[in-house]
Amino acid sequence: MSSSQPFITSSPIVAGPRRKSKFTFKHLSLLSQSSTSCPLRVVAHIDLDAFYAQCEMIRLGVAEDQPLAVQQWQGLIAVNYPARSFGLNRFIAIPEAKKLCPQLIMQHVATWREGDDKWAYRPDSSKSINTDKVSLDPYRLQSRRILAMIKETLPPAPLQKVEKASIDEVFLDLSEHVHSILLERYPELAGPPPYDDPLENLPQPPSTVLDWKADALVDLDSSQTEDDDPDWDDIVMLIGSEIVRDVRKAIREKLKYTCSAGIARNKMMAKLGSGYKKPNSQTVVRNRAVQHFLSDFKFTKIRNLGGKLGEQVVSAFGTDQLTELLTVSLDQLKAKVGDDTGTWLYGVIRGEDTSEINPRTQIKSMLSAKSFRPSINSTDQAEKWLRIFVADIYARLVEEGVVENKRRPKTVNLHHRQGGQTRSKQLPIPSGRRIDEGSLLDLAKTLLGQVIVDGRAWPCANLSLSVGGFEDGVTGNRGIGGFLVRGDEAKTVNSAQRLQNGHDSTDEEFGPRKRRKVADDPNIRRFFSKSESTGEYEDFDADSGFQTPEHNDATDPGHQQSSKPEQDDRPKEQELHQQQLETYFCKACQKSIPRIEEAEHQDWHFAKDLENEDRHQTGSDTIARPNSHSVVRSKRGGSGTMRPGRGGKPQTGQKKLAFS
Ligand code: TTP
Ligand code: CA
Ligand code: CA
Repeated sequence: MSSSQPFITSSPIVAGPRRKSKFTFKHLSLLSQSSTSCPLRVVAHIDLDAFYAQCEMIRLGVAEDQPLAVQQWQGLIAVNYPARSFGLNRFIAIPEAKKLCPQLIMQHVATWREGDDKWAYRPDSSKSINTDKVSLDPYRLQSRRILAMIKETLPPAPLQKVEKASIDEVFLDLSEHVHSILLERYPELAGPPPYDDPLENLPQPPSTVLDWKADALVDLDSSQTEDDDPDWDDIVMLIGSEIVRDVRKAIREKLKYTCSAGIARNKMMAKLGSGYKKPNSQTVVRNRAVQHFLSDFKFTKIRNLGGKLGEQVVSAFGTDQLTELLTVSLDQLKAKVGDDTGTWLYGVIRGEDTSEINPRTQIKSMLSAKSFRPSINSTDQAEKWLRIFVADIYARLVEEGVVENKRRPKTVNLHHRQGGQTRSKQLPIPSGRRIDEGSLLDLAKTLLGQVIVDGRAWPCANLSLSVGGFEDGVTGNRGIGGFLVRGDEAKTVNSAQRLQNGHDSTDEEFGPRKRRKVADDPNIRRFFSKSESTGEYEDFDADSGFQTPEHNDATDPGHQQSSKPEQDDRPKEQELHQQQLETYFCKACQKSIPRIEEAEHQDWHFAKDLENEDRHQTGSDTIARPNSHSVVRSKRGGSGTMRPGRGGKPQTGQKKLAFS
């Protein structure tokens, strides 16, 4: 806790003035400003339980206790809780899953098929890996409905601060909202501080027993007792927890989904809290319980410490136990990992995190991709996939309001992987003309032509198409953000010219082996900061900000091989099973992953790294950044970037869906 105020105590023996809170009027005022350094801050993280599986259960009207898993080609990507009680998880091969749980329903994800103008659920999809591409649109649609419900349940901005963190999770900064409730309930806090001195301590909260209802409360350590009087930081958590309970109730009652939540003083602790007790529970990590809660974790489980940095710290101090690292002094940490990272690490293992909730929920780019095993070898084959990518992206553009010119992307990009090399080509989307499927396909084919002209196009192992640099259409209302966009437009003209002059971001850096290092690699940093001016890559999987589900058709880990060997050399079921049993250990996740998913899994890390990279560049999220500790305000930030009223109405092209 960063409270610099002394805890004014009155000894139980010596009678004295009434005890006061350890928090001050200043802290209360910081709470009303959602200050990230406020020791009374309240943040929540909400994560849907077995998300894709719930989407399918609700769509199909399956009973809640029926085991169900979502299948993608020959693997499972989501497993509901009834199925988990049979020992099933995402890493289990299908024959094994059937053996463990014969009554398991396996629903394959929807797919795009060439020539179709929309995705569909198809009975033969698991066998159609050669012709189909996965569509995660049904889950995006549900994600939007849930996000809309959350926003509807909360009071409007500025009290409402919601950050979509992935396809199935959000962060809420509840500070301002809690502050308003606090003043209603405890009018004694509303007045000016005594002597008008903001550093005066607040009065002690009334000593009523706090009713935590059914929430899981993280235990205290043995040196603490629950008899310690509650202070305002406990009260604000309780209020936060009530708000979250209402939000979860609305999602459950109106949309049927269960989710789990964590309520704590920052994003990192809230996220750890939401995973503490699943499904359908919420966990409060009170400030007084933070250190005890963290002591159960290996520090390599903490965001950003899963990969190389974590390994470095483990080898420097000979332990992966968080508690042991607590005994290391700040100076020692700095000496081993550098000043900035050392300072960051010192705070993180003490549960400190001042990253902001970034209310941006708008899409910044869209990507459609496919990995090929075996590789493809001709323009014909590649163009077939380009048609599918374009149909996929165009359908999403329509939802995004591109037809009405509400928003439009500025660039289209083709990424082409051959062996360990990925090459990217980019073209500006001509402004002033409506974007349609035909023009997008022409651009995509031109880009493919550029790759082919360069040579080394075949065999190709992965193709992906993305559009990026979204901006508001000229017809819309423009707030201050509009001026920023105009500034960017000027830059875009320049970069567009550069691009037309044959800018080619061929990049060895994209090779699979180096992918995980993306955030550290200065070359990649340069590449991305270069493209930042065009708005490209602002968000690799912008729609969800998540693990780029659509990044691959198969890119998500867990996403079994769209890359399953195909065509004539397709292995028999047993061989495939055998392959799936061969695993490699992913150090970043600390998990064994089936060997045949390695490429997809690495792609997922790659995309995730890009996403983090983007956050760093937009300067809105400091937790993800070991070398920065200052509180960074989002450059874009602000509720002005939020799209009002979205998500409630059925989405174009989705009407056939039988969601409740
Ligand atoms: P998660 O929130 O990680 O998992 P989950 O919602 O299935 O289960 P939990 O109750 O433990 O939160 O991911 C959300 C969805 O994203 C998941 O339902 C399927 C998809 N996903 C993948 O496709 N591949 C992956 O590797 C992961 C982790 C998730
Ligand atoms: Ca989840
Ligand atoms: Ca999640």
